Amino acid sequence: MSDPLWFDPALCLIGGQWTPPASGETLPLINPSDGSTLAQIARGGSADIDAAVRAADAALADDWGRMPAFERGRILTRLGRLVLDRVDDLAALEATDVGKPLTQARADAVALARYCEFYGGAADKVMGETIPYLDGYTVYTLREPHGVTGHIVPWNYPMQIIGRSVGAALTMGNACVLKPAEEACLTALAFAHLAQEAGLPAGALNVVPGLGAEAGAALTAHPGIHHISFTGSVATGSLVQAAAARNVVPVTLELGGKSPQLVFDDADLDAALPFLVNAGCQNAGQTCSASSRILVQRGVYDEVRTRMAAAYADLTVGPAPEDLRLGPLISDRQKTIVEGFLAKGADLTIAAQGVIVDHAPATGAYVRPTLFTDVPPDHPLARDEIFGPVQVLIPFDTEEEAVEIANSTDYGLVASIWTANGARQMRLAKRLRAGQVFINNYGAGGGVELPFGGIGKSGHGREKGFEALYGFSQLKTVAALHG
Ligand code: TXE
Repeated sequence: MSDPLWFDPALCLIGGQWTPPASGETLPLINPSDGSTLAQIARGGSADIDAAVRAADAALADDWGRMPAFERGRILTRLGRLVLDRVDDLAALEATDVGKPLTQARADAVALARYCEFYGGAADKVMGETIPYLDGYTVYTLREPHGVTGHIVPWNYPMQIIGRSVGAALTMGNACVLKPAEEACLTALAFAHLAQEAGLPAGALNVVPGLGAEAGAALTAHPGIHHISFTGSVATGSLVQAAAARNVVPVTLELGGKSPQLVFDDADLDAALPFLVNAGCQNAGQTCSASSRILVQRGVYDEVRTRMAAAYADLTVGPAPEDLRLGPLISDRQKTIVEGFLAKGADLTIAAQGVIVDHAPATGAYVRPTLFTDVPPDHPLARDEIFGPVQVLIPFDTEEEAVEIANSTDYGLVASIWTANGARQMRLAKRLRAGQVFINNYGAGGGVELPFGGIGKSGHGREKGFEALYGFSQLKTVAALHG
């Protein structure tokens, strides 16, 4: 493995140049495994965002804007190769920065490479159509980039979210301004270095780290931005949408969820069990598509509770490099949020908790994974996004009741159905309010190819797959009257 920080983390990438922020100020990046300061990152602000937007605009007027689709695809494919070559370095960076167990961080780096490969291969395969029209006309459509796209990325899966958002936007020929999260931005910077190495022209990707209220707000309010893609909280997403509305700019919002898994009496429990637990505990529960509600039919409720409790008792939590089942949360702030939810559960029954290893530093942001049982569907722990390793078990009697409970939150990102009954699988796939429904699995291994996004407070717009390419482009209709 090479030097984990093979670049200067205190710089912004603007117009192909790595430059200090205009303020000259930095922000400390905290290692959540032990509370130490990992690095200083740039405290970018409105002047840097303005320079980045101008640089992106200039790239569109220059080589990048004229580049044939297949050449953009080649650059992305090369970038995917470079990501794979540095997979261990990227995993080490992400593990330290986010507090992810190394295995998870490595999977994220591989997923980033997959996004680059998938979109690299797709670049010259997104086509318009010809439309039969009146006599004497030829009508066709063109898929064109929006122009300058803004990307606001959170701290939980930086590499995967950059892959699905920046990867798709570049593929369609947009020029990007990326604002990574202030809590974790090392792999965003590393990715930008690799993009330069892959031959991405100056200005096609600009990166301005900084605080949400400063660099983030400046990006969303900038009149030179033509599309905004945001992943984060509902509260901030709503601010982003309001800022975009002032400039009449389209937004894609991915805002998390309260995703249920529905386990019926006829489910294959051996197959379901690992998914039931892992979907709640992966990345210490800090996953937009985390499954935090497990709805179980009464006939198997006791068995599911007993088996999940046993799995919880085996969960170990500790420093990211030790690669245990869970690392710390991202920050003390997130730990306080999760502990607040655990306190709200004081009136509930805990079925089981995992264990924080004895030697985990007291200065790390660790919480015990916790499984609550017999939780009323209207309890805050059954309705609100916790974003920590906390799951609730909710019993149900009938299919109708299960659907009603599953659809009863403000969110609608992902749902899964565990049943051997094919008719029920088809019925519920239609009735569940979610952007993705899984049948006898959860998450389908990440699914770079699978359109992803929410309903209700989970947001709108779709990322991943070909669908993202349509989102990061606009359709122009050309009607030629030639007689
Ligand atoms: O989110 P924010 P936070 C949820 C999760 C978590 C909660 C708070 O429930 O507990 O949000 O996390 C940038 N204008 N999710 O505070 O504020 C910010 O710099 C423009 C779910 O970290 O939404 C960061 O880059 N941008 C989620 C990004 O927004 C602003 C992932 C996310 O930060 C901004 C993360 C502003 N005014 C948290 N303020 C998911 N869907 O996966 C902040 N930002």
